Amino acid sequence: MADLINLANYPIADAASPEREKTVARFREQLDRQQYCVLPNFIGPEMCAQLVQEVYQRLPDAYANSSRRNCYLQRQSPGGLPSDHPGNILFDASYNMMAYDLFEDGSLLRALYTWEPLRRFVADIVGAQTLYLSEDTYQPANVLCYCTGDRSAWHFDSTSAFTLTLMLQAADAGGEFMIAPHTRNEDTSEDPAKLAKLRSVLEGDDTHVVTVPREPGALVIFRGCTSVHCVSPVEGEKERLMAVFVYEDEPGVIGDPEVNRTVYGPRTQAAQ
Ligand SMILES: O=C(O)CCC(=O)C(=O)O
Ligand SMILES: [Fe+2]
Repeated sequence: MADLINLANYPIADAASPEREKTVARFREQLDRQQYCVLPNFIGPEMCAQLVQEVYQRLPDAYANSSRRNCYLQRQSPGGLPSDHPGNILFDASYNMMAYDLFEDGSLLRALYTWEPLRRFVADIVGAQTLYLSEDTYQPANVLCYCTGDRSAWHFDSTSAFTLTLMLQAADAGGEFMIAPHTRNEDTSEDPAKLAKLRSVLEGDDTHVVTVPREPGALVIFRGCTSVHCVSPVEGEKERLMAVFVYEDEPGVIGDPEVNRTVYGPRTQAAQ
């Protein structure tokens, strides 16, 4: 693993090194200030190419996930909301979802996800005491494959205090990751100023929206629960490939089967 990560820029393997501490401090500050941080060239082109190859081998088994949902990931507006509430606005989203079980032990994706120095590095950046691997069959590390026309509509992530994505391949055009920081409270309680900001974003006003620049190999950590974000429609032939890693605050966490069914498809139910 150490040969494949860009350890010159990201000296993360040695927990005691002052360079590592400086690197952590730099991205921690970025994350606090912007609600996202970008680590360009986190993995080198060689590792990126190997991961892309793994993904294409398994792509026929991906689940074509397409849904209409609001920014809280609800399939319909919950009812009883004021008419101008953001929860009433539904968007279409579609992409191919590759679950963790499509990648066997010994795959590079699993090796990277389970590599302890990465987990420790991320914990230090996000300010977590310790991070644990997800024990779910499907959730730990996924690859989202966006073909032409695919996109992820504006949404908040539901469970984790942070989200970690690693770009493996960019689309020819489109597929931009956009985020509007501080558009929901941490405890998800309603805040009039944030609701107004959120509504303006959902209605197409880009005043509060940042397009995050990223190339293949870039790692991005963001506060997806409190900052609404989306991926614009992909254009062109080339698929946008994005790995998403899930780390937990406690050991032994497995996902909700109902959530897994909607995210990874009916085969997860058959497997129970
Ligand atoms: O594909 C991306 O860049 C973002 C994916 C995303 O929003 C998520 O995994 O929560
Ligand atoms: Fe998200």
